[in-house]
Order: sequence, then C-alpha cells, then structure tokens
Amino acid sequence: MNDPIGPLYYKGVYHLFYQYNPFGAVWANLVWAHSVSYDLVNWVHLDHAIYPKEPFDINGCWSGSATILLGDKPAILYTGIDIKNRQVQNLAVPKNLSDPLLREWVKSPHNPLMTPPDDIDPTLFRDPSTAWQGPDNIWRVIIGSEINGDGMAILYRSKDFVNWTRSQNLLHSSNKTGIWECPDFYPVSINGESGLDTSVQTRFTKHVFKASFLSNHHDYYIMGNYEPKTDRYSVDMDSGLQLRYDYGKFYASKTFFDSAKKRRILWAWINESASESDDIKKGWSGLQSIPRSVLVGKSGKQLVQWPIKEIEKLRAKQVNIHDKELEGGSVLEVLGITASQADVEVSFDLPTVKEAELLDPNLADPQLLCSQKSAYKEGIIGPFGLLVLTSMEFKEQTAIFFRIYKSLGKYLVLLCSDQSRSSLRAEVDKSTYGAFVDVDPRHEKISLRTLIDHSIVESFGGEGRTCITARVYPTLAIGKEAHLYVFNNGTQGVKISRLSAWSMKEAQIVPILKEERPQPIKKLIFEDLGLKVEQAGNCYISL
Ligand code: DQQ
Repeated sequence: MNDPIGPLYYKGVYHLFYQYNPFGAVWANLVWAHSVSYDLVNWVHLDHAIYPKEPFDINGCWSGSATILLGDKPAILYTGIDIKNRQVQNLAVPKNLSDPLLREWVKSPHNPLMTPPDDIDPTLFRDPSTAWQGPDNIWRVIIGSEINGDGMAILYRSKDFVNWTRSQNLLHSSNKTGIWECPDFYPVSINGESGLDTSVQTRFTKHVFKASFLSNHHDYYIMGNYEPKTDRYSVDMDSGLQLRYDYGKFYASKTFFDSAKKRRILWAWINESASESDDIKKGWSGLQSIPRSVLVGKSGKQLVQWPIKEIEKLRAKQVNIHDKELEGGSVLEVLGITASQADVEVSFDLPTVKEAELLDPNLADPQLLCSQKSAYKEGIIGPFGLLVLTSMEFKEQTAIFFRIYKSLGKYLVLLCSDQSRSSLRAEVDKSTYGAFVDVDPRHEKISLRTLIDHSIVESFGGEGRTCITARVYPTLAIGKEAHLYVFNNGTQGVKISRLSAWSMKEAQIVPILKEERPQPIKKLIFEDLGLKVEQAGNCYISL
C-alpha cells in the first residue's frame, strides 16, 4: 500500500481508502482499497471501492480526496490514468447512501471532469484535495502539479461539483521543488482545541497548506491567511515551505475532519527502509501511520500532532517510574512490558542548562547533527532518551533521544531518531533523522512519547511539536527478546520526572468482508470488534 486517500466519516463509520496493488507487494496496478472502522483502531477490509475500468482510469486509479457535499453526501475526486496515460480528475459517488459502509461507488458519466491544461505536462497533474466552499457557495479544489520544475497547487472552481473551471491564479507555488503531490488545504483554529471542517472560516482561523515533495519524499506545510473572495493565500513566515509534519518517514499525508469528535485527523504512508526484493519476500510493503489529531501549537507558529485518544484502548499492562535520577553514562531497563509492542511516555527534568554545549549556528543542521553526534557519543546535556527494540547485549538498538545546545544566546533542543544500530542486517537503510523541538528547556520539561510496533517507531517530542517516524528491522530484538531502556550518555545527570510505559495489544484487522462469506462469519466479525449488530437483509447494521 501507499497513500492514504479519501478518509471520511459517514453515519457513524470511519472510512479509509488507500492506494493498493492487489497483485503484489510493489507499486503498480493502483486501486482504491477500502477499510472501515468504528474507532479508528480496529478495521474491517472491504472490497475495493474504485478500480481501473473506464477509458478515463484504465491505467490506474491514483490518489484523491473525499468531500462531504450538502445533505451529508460523500463525493470522491480522484486521479485517473487514462487510456492515453494522461492524468485526469474524476468523480465517484456512493451507489447507496443508506449503506453506512459505502461499499459501492459509481463513477460519474461526466468523467473526466478535469483534463491537463495545455501548459501542464499531462503526467504532472494529480491528487485532487478535499474541496471547500466559499461564502459564494462555489466549490474550490486544488490539484498538485509542476511547471518547469516549480511545484504548484492549481486551483479549480465549480458551482455543481461536476463542471470545473481553472482559476487564473495558483493557490500556491514554489521555485524548483519539482512536482507537489497530494496537496492538502484546511483551516485550523488559532484559539481553540477543536478541529474545523474544511469550508469553515472565521476571524480565528488560519489555513494550513501541505505539499508532498516527490523530489525527497517529505511532506512540508506552511500556515497563512486565506482570502476566499480573491482566493489569495498569504504565507505567515516568508521563508518558503519550512516545516515538516514528521522528520522521518511520513509521506503523501492527508487530513480529514471528524465531525463526530470535532477534530482534524492526519494520516500518512510510511514506506519501507528495506529493498523491493525484501518486500516481495515478506509479501507486503508500506503501512499507514497511527492517526494523529492536529491542532495549532501554543506558539501559533506550528502544528502539534498527537496520536488519537482511541489508540489508548490498546494499552494493556502499565509500568511507571517517578523522580528517578539518571546519572551521566547510565542506562535503566524498563521491565515488565512487551517492549516490541509498546506505548511509552517519558518526561525529563534538567537540573540546569548552563553547561549546554555551544553550537555554531552555521552547523545547526539538525539531521546532520544527529547523525554526526549519534546516540553513542558522549555529550554534556544529552544524548538522553529511550533505547527501543534493543537486544540483550545491545547489539541492536534504536535510540530516540535529546541533546541540548546553546546557540546565539538561545537554548536549542534537538530530537534524534538514530537507526544506525537498529539491525544487524547491513543492507537496510539506517539513516538517522533529527529536528529541533520548540521547547525552552529552562522552563519546560523535555517530553517524549514513542509508539513501538515491531518495525515501526513513531516518536512525538515536546507534546507533539516535533515528530519522527522510523522503520527498523531488528533480527535479535524481536518479540520477547526486545527490551526497552532509558539512557543518558551526557556527562550531566538528568531526572526522569515521570515515565509510563504500556504493553500494547494488537488492533483487530479483519480480512476482506466478501458477500460469499457465510452470514454467521460476518456476524462474528462485527461481534469480534465488540459491535452490537442487527441483520437487515444482506447487511448487518450497527446498533
Ligand atoms: N502516489 C499516487 C499519486 C501520488 C503519489 C500514486 C504519492 O497519485 O502523486 O500511487 O505517493
């Protein structure tokens, strides 16, 4: 699988579609695979929703987004690779709106709705966003593209969601980034804890624009002000696309508004760090990140992301550590949980930051710093943090840690995810990732949450201000042989002010629910998920 696409909430059910190759563990033959959930944790796979069939999508059904139209009617805009291998935008709508599982989708007879304009390369015109409606009731949507190497979001407008006209101006563009894939554009509240529906705009909203850069497989976002009368978008900091949702592996992301819980949820594709032949051998590749809720951080200058609350349902046995000094050069094992599948929250207190290492501002490239300094080279304040998926004699370990620096009179908190010793296998990519966290270590605790799931390590520093996701392939630190430690390789002691770690249960992922399954099995599937259901003809309706 690759991109998450068209997430939506409909009649009590969460829907996630994703780019999927039904015939192998490599990128090809793309369809819209479809899964549903009542809680965003346990999922049932359904039949594919949209697949290549018509001249306007015969060579692939690529990414796109869902929009909820007036009267609670979902609509999907997606990119079809047409018979001439051009990228065109198509519409699909549910066949039966009374089916909360939205199992069947019908393609519009008007497809394709948007074809590549003359000034655009027909192979660089894709990934319609969720549409939004201005106060004039006109729908807007953006399409990812490129002209002469400049990435851009092309704006289209429509009164009826079927006839679309290209706007004179671009919503946004930038120099020489290469194509922008999967653009996303949505409002965020600057003074609230709730997410906003995509068309909402008040005095207290800012707009986030996100683009996925194919050139380096990173997702960048900016915040700014959107003026719906003119469709002008002005960026807050005039520094280009600077911020990333995640400084590790996290691409082709997509948000949606969860109208049930009034929050905006973010998902992304996390790809492999191993080779294609490995993928073929193991029979799968690619996965979706844990859904994250997205809000504006207190600084007003960046977003904060946090695993959705429902993930805590998977927490089982818990262990705690309080007020424990961690001397320079020490490690402490966290015992009593399944370290290969765990949720860990830790916060550190620093007695003083006066001794922080000085950092030349010209050398302040966080990713480079993390790989040069690594978790294993002694520092002053840090490296300190977690060693996850660690084998008995530390032959394999993945380190997620902090280092504190002083630069130009300011303190800098660096968060790193060091995969250099994550696996004895030489051939897997073990790049180290890093970014600064907008935390003042003089006044705030340094906190980290890390979710570990065998080969996936998702870390949230500074309460979600900086996130890093890594893929690792330990050979020794697997199952019961995986250990979890807290470590400090700095010369200065730090205090674990609080650590809570939980064993995590497995989510229930139920294989494809096909019509030919005997009814009792279908019923079982829902009851397995803890859902009360009632049979209605061929369907089960959730009570
Ligand atoms: N993946 C899709 C494209 C998109 C890319 C094809 C991003 O629509 O641009 O699988 O990963």
